[in-house]
Amino acid sequence: MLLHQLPFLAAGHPLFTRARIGSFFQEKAVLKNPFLEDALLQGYLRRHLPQEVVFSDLCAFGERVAKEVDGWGRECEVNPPRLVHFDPWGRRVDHIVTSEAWRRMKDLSAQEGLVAIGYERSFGEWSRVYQMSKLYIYCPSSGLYTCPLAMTDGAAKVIQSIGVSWPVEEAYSRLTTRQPELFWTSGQWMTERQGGSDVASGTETVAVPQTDGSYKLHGFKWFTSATDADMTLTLARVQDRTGATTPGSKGLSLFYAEVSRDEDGRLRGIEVQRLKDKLGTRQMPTAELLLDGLPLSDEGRGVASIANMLTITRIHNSVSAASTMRRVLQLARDYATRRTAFGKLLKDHPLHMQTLARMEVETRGAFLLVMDVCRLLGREESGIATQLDTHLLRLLTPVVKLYTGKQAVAVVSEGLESFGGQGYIEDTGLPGLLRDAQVLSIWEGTTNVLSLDVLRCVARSSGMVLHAYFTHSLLAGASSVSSLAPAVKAVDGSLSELEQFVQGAATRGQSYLELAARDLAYSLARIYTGALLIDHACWKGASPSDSYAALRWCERDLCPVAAKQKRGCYDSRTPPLDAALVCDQPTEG
Ligand code: UCC
Repeated sequence: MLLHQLPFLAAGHPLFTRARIGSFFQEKAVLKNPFLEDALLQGYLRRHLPQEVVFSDLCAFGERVAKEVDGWGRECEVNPPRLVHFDPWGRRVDHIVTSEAWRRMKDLSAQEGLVAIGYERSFGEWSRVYQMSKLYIYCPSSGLYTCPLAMTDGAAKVIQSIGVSWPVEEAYSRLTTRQPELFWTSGQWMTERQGGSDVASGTETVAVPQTDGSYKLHGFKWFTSATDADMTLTLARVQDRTGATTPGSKGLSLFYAEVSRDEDGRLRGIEVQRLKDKLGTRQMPTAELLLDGLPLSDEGRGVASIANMLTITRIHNSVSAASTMRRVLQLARDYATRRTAFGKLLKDHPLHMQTLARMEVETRGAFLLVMDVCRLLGREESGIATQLDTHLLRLLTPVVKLYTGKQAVAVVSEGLESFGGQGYIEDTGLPGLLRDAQVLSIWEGTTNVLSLDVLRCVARSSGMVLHAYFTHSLLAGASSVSSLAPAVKAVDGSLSELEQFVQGAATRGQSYLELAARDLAYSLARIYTGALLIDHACWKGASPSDSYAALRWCERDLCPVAAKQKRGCYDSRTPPLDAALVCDQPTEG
């Protein structure tokens, strides 16, 4: 063949030209102001906190998140922290090098009052709702800075509950300040090598009393998030004069430690072993630490004392879950107006919109459940909580954390799919959302550990937390709204089923209850969320979409624990069958 006969030359193209890439580019999804884009958040606040100053603050912050902060979050992801063990002259420095964007997040957090709002209480019982609304707008753009903020908030809460006095007075004011130059973040260093769930038997760190009344801590913390914190709360066992410690939960005390460096830049009393290589949350330094010589802030009742921190971080976790669901939906919704397939935009494909609508129902449910727990927290902190509120807060904290953590993984995964192949492409930023969502059901108590926490609070309150749950009526305004009748009927029926289950289960042994714990927690979450959606749909400012979401939510099995009980899932013959199924081996021959 002669050169001029080659097809591309015949078409007038020069030899060895680069491949043509054509003129079509898929449009990317655009992040718009997450506050202005969120009908439910705005409706909820119009209903409960109709304050101009709150709306304008959230609107301005939403604008900043979309235009500026989201880019920093991305920078945190692509420029993750690294650990420099030694200086050029061989001295151990254990320097955790973070990105400029990560440092900017710290200043922003102080300026915007992301912790402070919860402690200033300018809006009384609604202050937590305001604070968490802000975090909800921020979280997916924060480069996971919401993790140190959760622990910072938790530490402030612990200090407040044990008393803001020496040696934590200054720490408290720094954790809750709006001044960036003073602002501190806190760690929550609990997990050791024996595991993160069974803290009571897994904690080996010992605290050795010093003559000046302080303690030196010796131990190895295996999973310390946001290791670049300025201070931390941690657990250890106090040694007596013979060097002995008390095993179990009763031997654990809570310690406060400042993280500081000497004039040569060396960490005082702490060695950073290595940074963790994690599935997600890579923006945030998580390390293995060898502790040494940290002073005591409190002695005794370590787990009970740090429980306040767990409550706060579990609520933050739930805010993050609802927020990540909302974010992926906002992006998917935008993308559906840009992407054409099979001759029309995605938004004009009913099946596509059905999928997004199902995600929307999950997200709305999660949002209302989370905000209701924030409302209860706000009431407790303002000193106006009734006994019922306090019981509900204790019961719903593990419930909201475990349920929304699971929802987030499912919704975000579905969200990625709605972008087709682009949802799987790293530099779209979308895969990071899924990786980061996966941690939400793991840290701060896995689904099963939190299900057992539900049983724990039922037992410790002699059933009063459940009594509060059944007494708290959210359906009062719904009886006259005929369009919601199917939803009301479903919630009412499921509540009765749940009550029957609870009465029956009270006569059963612990092993029966433990087997039912996860399904019980799911039932508590689904029924309560259904009631919240109905309640919100009855509000005078509600939209038709609010009613539709309530109806759709209530179509599901709201009380799986009753259905599974009927099928014998918790009977004593079931565990060996479960175990045999899990351990099933190939048969020979
Ligand atoms: O640190 C970690 C990573 C940090 C990342 C932070 C991210 C935040 C989210 C950000 C969003 C972006 S992970 C480490 C997390 N570890 C856990 O969550 C621990 C999971 N395990 C549990 O929760 C267990 O249930 C334990 C450790 C609490 C169980 O301990 P015990 O000692 O066996 O529990 P007991 O004996 O039942 O309870 C001891 C005391 C009791 O108080 P008293 O003695 O007054 O009756 C309990 O009532 O503690 C009280 N208590 C609680 N109080 C136990 N749990 C709670 C609770 N949840 N709320 C209130």
